[in-house]
Amino acid sequence: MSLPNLAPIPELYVSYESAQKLKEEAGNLPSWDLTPRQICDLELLMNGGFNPLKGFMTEEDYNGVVENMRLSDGTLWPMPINLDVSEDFAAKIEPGQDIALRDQEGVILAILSVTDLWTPDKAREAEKVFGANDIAHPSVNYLHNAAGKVYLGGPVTGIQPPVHYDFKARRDTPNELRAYFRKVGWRRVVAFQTRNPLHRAHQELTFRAAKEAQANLLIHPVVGMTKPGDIDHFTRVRCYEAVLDQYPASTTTLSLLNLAMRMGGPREALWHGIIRKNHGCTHMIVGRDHAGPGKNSQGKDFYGPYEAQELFKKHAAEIGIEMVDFKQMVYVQEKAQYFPVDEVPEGATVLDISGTELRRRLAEGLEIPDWFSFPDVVAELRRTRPARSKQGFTVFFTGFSGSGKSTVANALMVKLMEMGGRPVTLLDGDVVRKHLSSELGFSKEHRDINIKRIGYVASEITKNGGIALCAPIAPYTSTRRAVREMIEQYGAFVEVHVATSLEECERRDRKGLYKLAREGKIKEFTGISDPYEVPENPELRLDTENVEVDNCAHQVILKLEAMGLIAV
Ligand code: PPS
Repeated sequence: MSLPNLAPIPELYVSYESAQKLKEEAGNLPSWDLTPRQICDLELLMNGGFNPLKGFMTEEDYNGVVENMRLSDGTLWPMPINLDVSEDFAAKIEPGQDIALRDQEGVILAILSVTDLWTPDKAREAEKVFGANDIAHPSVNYLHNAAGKVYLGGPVTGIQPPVHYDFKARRDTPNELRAYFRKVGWRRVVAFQTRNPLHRAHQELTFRAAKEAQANLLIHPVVGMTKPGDIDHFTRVRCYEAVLDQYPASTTTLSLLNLAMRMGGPREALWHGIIRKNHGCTHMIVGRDHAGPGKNSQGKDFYGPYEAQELFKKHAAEIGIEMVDFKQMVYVQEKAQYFPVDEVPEGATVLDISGTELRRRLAEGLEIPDWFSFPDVVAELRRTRPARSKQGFTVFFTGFSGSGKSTVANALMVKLMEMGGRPVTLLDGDVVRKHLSSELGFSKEHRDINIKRIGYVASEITKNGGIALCAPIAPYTSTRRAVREMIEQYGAFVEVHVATSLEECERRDRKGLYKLAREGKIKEFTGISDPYEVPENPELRLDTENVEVDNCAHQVILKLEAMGLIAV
């Protein structure tokens, strides 16, 4: 029997010989070093995952997609795929020019023949595509704070795929998956998109979905970029491999998708459908709040819980993929079995553990019951997320010069060393400026660089299980937030505002700097001739004017205990 849906789809790669030639000639072209997100997009453009796109969108396609989810020829496409670049780079480029697209090591992956170059209205893009111009949405934050100001569009000539060193055997292009389905004779395939580890409820629901659709199952997790704060893909893939044994042999397969998610809810669900169709699937499971970004800055959900399913249903026929409703599965204690939530026998005891509760149990080293997950999955999660009292963390003191940051940080360091268990590093303002930032002054730009360097070092220490104590002035809220984000990927960030008043700091004037600042002999001096933005919600605020140093350090210790960061 023929399998029409499994014929190969077009890729953008040229032949090996042409690729060799293009590589030689590319030396004369301007080069763009791709960001991690652009590498993900480029890979799926080149291997047909984003079929029918043939390159980065032109301005006309982009406008159509932003406004009504359609390319200029009318094809449904819900997500802008652009090459965003800096203004400096864009100033050197003109339409009609070829540019070499390189990975972060400088290896050439493709040529972009630029047809369009424009400055997008990002606020409009945020409103239309993500539903709100609110930086609480990770992609809106990315759009405004990480993406370049100018977009380039035009067709792409593929030279070679990005190199992956991890889980090579588990990564498949659309055509590789199509060939596999042809080979094993899978005519109906239901895809399960995920960015989380699978527990028993997921295993049950995917198994049921496959049965309902009379289809085989493709577990198709995203390993490119997911929501900030998610469990890293290395851990997740080990977890997926552990769960694979739980499915009946030869009904289910696992393949990794190098997609950069946008957490765009309904539009993202459609996009996922198109991508799965390109990978040879006939069905896709769409859940409650599919690809949801979490809460907006008013504390409300960005999208309604069933908006993604509704939009998907509306366009499923046009995409050519059927939607399988995700049924929330819950554990019924009396039956020792999972049931769809709407089929629970009356009066039965329903057990469930939310994502937040799971994180709490992992953080506190508490029991995770066998009915909830598989022992191998729990063991993997515990390896990556040891209890908080065994993880690294950062204490970040901020306050005026002379407020007592270093003194309290030193006292805290000694107390933590007395307790033992984890190495402690003090990144004091003065010391950092001597060893890491000796070339920097005190302009906003230089202060930001200085604080981000401290943040980077502290994040590495935190990642590797140590304790970093930082004590710079760090006068700007946005920079402190950026450091918090860097650290919180790996462990806790404890902001301590050393709230000594400017008057008191000036009265103490230990280094004689306030006097010089008042005389105008030191410029841009924090509090005198430069701003200090008071932290609004620090984990702890210390009053050093009426309290002794030892007691201040003790207050920090109590806070660390309360946060579960040190064992009582
Ligand atoms: S910042 O803003 O966080 O980068 O500052 P930081 O690296 O903590 O450096 C502050 C120390 O440098 C001395 N100093 C100044 N501080 C503020 N403003 C100006 N213009 C300035 N010039 C020199 C000062 O001694 C600070 O030390 P601390 O330990 O905070 O008293």
